[in-house]
Amino acid sequence: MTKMIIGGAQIGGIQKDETREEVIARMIALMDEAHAKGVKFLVYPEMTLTTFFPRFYVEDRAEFDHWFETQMPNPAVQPLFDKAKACGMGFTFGYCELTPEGEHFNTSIIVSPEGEIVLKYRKTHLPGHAEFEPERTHQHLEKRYFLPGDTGFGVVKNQDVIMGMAICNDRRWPESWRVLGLQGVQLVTIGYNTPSQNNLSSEEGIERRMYHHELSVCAGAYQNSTYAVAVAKCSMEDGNHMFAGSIIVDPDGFVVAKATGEGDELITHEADFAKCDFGKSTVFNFAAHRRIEHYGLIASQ
Ligand code: CDT
Repeated sequence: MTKMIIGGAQIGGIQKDETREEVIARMIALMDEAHAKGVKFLVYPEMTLTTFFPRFYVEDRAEFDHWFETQMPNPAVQPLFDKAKACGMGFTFGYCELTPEGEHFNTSIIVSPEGEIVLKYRKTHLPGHAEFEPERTHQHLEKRYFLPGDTGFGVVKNQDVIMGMAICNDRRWPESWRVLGLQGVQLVTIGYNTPSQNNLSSEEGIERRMYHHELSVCAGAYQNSTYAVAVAKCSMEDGNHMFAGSIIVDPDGFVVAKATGEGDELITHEADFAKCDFGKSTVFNFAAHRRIEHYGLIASQ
């Protein structure tokens, strides 16, 4: 079986005082809708369970530990796992992970239809800065609150499909895609929280940001002959706007489904994973055409 209906569950803004239980109820509503449409694998965004708190500065970072999960699944999230199992649906979502050793990661997991966590990924490319920067109108403090991931970009065969994850800023780096591509990936899942305004360039409007988002996902999918599902947490969160634009992209690099609004919204597509074979065996046959003797610089600096 190479065909499967896949979905992206875009989530509108989550406010600071929204509880995990309220968020999980929203996620389950989208899962119900997905199930009714025959979706067998569903992708939720980065940091699905909480507001995107790296926009806020606190001197003592421990004050923000309440945004992190120390166990997965935990009692608040368990109903999502139970619902997925009842639907026979695999899924992936992002959350903030606090390990027993006290390490903080921006994490995502793939869960099989049997309810098992079959792959964990910790975000590699952390954008932004670690200290408060007064010249910025908007802070982006991921480097303050997270360690760079230690997992690397792994893949897992889940539901007969080779799946791998990237998280938000990772989608802009060809290295993320190629490491997944070299493992034969057929579905790359990406959750994101992309602020519409957060840097020092006056030129950067939302259209330009949206273009760079799509460009990155379409290029990554095409150059590695893989499906990609990129899903936003978006719209207003505590007075800050994040763009929407969730998309499903085919192995030819074309957008085949796209969110139309900025709220909770399901997008779906019937993927034919046999379509990954063409690119992987022709123009992007890595074994036949790559010239690694000229690529050393990429991994040496
Ligand atoms: N969450 C995340 O990684 N967002 C970044 C914002 C970059 S601007 C500092 C992104 O690449 O979308």
